[in-house]
Amino acid sequence: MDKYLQCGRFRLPLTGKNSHPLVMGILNVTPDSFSDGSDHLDLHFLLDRAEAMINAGVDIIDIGGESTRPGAQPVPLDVELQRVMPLIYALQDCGVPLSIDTYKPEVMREAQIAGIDMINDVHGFRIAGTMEAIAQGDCALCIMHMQNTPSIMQDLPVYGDVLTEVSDFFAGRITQMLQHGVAKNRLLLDVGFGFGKSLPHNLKLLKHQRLIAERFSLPVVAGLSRKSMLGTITGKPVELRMAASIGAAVTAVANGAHIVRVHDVAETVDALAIWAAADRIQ
Ligand code: 8Y4
Repeated sequence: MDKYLQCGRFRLPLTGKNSHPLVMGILNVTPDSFSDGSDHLDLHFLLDRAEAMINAGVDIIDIGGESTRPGAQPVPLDVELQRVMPLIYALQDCGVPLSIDTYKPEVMREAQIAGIDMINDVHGFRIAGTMEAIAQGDCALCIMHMQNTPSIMQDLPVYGDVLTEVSDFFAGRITQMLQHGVAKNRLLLDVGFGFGKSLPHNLKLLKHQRLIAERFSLPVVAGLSRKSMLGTITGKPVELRMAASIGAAVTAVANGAHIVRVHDVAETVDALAIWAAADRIQ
């Protein structure tokens, strides 16, 4: 694995003395996440959330304008752009790398013009036009695995061997990326917890993520925060899943993840500091 991830204007240490598990904070720009619950974008509210994440030690801020929960409605291109672009411009010089959570090539292009440092695509750059949109440039590219599409992905997920199938999916995506001239040190892999996976599939991937990192010599991202698999294990609703989410983040890092995507940045940063301190000692 390369020592650094090329992440737009930043080079993030992945291994060695100066590295630590990286925390990617989720900043959703969707109506249910606005302060007043209306669909009026409250830029000040969102900037306050970003500032709190930065003060808590966030490593990357992931900005998303479309909910990707199972069964969620797709958002038209113009609405997504109106939601995310003001925030990207407002946070441009905040000192922390910015990620855009999108699968639309037009959003990828606009975000790169605005200086985005990472593109986080739950469709793994399989939508027509995305490869061409990202081939030039130097932003990091997070390739996530999803079986089927959000509307039907949780209906009845079936795999032969989930680790083999997810891993072979990455092999195909990486090959295509490299053929398009993408530098390997821009790539990140994410097994996509909850995206067309049952609880046993998710747990198998959580436990054995390191095999994927090692097969491709690439950093792995893990997104488990507040997800329904945590509710299945604990019996708790989404608003009571913080402790489970922190446990999941530490478990992911202990099993080979380099970056965790989370809602609760301050708590996760502290939890991972303990793991990292013990990991560094002889
Ligand atoms: C409560 C809140 C319950 C959120 C579920 C959710 C991932 C991702 C998502 C992931 C990467 C989500 C955009 C689903 N999950 N990107 N995005 N990895 N790279 N659900 O696992 O957060 S959206």
